[in-house]
Amino acid sequence: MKSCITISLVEEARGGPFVLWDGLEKSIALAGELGYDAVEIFAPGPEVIDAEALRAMLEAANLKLAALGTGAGWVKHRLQLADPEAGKREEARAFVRSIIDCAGQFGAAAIIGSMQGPSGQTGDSDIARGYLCEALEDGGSHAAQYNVPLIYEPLNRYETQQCCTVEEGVSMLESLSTDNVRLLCDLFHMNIEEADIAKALLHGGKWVGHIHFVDSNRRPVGLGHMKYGPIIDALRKIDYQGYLCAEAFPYPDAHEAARQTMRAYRYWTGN
Ligand code: LER
Ligand code: MN
Repeated sequence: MKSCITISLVEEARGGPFVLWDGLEKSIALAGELGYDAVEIFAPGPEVIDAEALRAMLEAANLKLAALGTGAGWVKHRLQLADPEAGKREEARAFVRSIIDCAGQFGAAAIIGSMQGPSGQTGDSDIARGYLCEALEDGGSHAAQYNVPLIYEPLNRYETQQCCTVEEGVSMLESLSTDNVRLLCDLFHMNIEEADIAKALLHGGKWVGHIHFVDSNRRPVGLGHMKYGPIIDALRKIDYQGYLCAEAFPYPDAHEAARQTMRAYRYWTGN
C-alpha cells in the first residue's frame, strides 16, 4: 500500500477536507520532503494543469500523480452527471472526459465523487441511477485507452442518494458493461454508512481501487476514533496495492496534518 496526499487548487472548496492548499509547487515539494509516494489533485479544470510543469515538479519531488478529482465540475461549474437536462449531462460527461485525458497522460485515474449529484434532481432515483451508470460506462471506456480505471466514490447520505455503501457500489459496478470502473472507499463516508468497515472492504475485494485515508471526524488519521487495525487487515486480505490517500481537514494546520498522516501511514503499514 502506497501513501498519497490531497492538494486542492479550488478556492470554492475552501474549508473542505483537502490537506494541502498552498499551490502545486509548494504542496508537491512538501509532500516529497515528507516521503509521500503520490499526490491527488483537486483542480478547477484541466486547463489549470500545465502538464510539462507538473511532470517536472513531480519528478523533482520523486512523486507520482495518483489521481485527479472531478469535484470542481459540481462545486465550481454546477455540472452533475444525473442532471435532468440531457445537455447538462453531456456537459458533465465531457468535463469528466477532459479530466480523464489530463490524468491519463500521467497514468493516473480520474475520480467521480460529488459530480454524481445529490440524487439527481429528477425526483426519481432509478432515473438518476441510470444517468450515473451511463456516465460511468462513458468514462470507464474512455479511461481504458490510458490503461487506468475510472474511480467512483460512494458518499454518505447527506451528500448523495446514489450509492452510500460499498455493497451498493459493487452491485452498481457489476451491472455495467465496462469492467473499468473501481470504487473509492473513503473511510469518513464509510464510518457513517457501513455497519462494519472492515467487512465492507472485504466485500469490496477487487473492486476497491483507491482509499481516502482519514479519521472518523474527517481529521487526519489518529485524531478520531476509527479502529484502523481491522481496516488494514482487511486491505491486506484483499491484496490491496493502491494508495492510502490523506483526504482530511488541514487540522490543526496543513503541515501538521500531512506529518500526522505520514506517521500514521508508517505505523499502520510498517512501510
Ligand atoms: C470527495 O472525495 C469526498 O469525499 C466528498 O465528500 C466531497 O467532499
Ligand atoms: Mn473522499
